[in-house]
Amino acid sequence: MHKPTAGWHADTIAIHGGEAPQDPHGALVAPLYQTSTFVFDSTHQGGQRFAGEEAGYIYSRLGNPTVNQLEQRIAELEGMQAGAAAATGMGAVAATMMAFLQQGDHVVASDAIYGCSFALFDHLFRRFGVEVSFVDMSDLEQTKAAFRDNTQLVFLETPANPHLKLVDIAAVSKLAHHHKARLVVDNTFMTPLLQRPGEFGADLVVHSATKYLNGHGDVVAGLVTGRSEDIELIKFTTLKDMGATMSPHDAWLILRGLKTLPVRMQRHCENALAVVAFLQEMQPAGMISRLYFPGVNQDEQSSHESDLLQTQMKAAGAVIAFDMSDGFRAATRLLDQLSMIKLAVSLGDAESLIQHPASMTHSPLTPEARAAAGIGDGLVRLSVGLEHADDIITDLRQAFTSLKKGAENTALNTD
Ligand code: 4LM
Repeated sequence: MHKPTAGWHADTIAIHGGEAPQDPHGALVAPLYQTSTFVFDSTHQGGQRFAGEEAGYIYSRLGNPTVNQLEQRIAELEGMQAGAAAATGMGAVAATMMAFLQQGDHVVASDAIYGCSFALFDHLFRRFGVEVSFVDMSDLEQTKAAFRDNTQLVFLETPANPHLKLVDIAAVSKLAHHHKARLVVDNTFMTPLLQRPGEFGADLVVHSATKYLNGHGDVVAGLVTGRSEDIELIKFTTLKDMGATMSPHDAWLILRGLKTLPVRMQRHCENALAVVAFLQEMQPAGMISRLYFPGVNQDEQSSHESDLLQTQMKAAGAVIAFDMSDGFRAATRLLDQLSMIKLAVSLGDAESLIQHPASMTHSPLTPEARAAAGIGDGLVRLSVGLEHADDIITDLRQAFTSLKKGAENTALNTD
């Protein structure tokens, strides 16, 4: 049993959410229950627990106190009834989707999503007779037209991985509910501190806890929150029987990471704004053809995006993307010039991470699917870390400068 947390601010829930009552030894930090199984007092008790007639733990794949504390904390942060923990973000996405699908069903998904979510939907689901329509969900007419009588689920990311396009969660949730479909939102890029999709009608909210929630680059993990009956279904069908459950040690590390989530997110967001300002300066120099960051997109959608930034988000987050004017070669050369910023996939860590979506995170998409989703070969994605903003900018500046010098030398040599 955990204490009620009604009325607490998110900063407090991040530290105390799901907390057990007094530890028998007075430990401040919840102990790590690193155990595979739990001992019964009697065969009668074991039978009662398996039959669901007595509360209590059985086996860590079916439930574990450390994991349960994390599930409770993330549910409270998202403002949802319950949570379930998975071995990875993909474990959470797969377990959530597959709990509600069967052969012959249809899914509507946004076209810009993490590459392995795309692969799961486009390749694996197809093998099991589930069809997925990928649409630009910022276009509500296109989204509306994609629904069919057998649409069971709608899946979206906002801001989208990798180019941060925003989707109106409330509008898509209305469409989904009109068709009696559930809306699943992947909230990895925002965390519940910057966006709570449940408040805008999402039925299920998934996370790669590998990213900001853990925040220290030492865990791969996933979480999902939603209504109690939906979470029970996910836990006791897909998660339990497919075995994609979270290890207690990973849950313990994420519980620790979550305590600093509010202060980390504040610093991530401040740093990102400083880096965006620097990149905006670069644009006149002609090296970047387009910058992607909520609130600074420069097309006809930008005013709608600004509205969404005001209504459904508390801040723009800390992932930035940009198109290099000279495409693939310029993008890869820039990445190879960086020194403090690490060339690695993933995001949301203390370390700033930079990567090339077309050849890395979004390589599972066909070139046609990438083109349809607006993911070009010159696109670069930067997860702004917690280092001093000046040091991040200095590293970027030296990389752009040496790229420019290289281009000038090439031009001179060919004159
Ligand atoms: C990446 N992303 O983008 P696990 N949902 C979103 C994600 O960005 C990811 C996952 C789910 C990256 C990983 C290499 C929006 C992952 C999947 O990696 O299974 O924890 O999360 O760089």
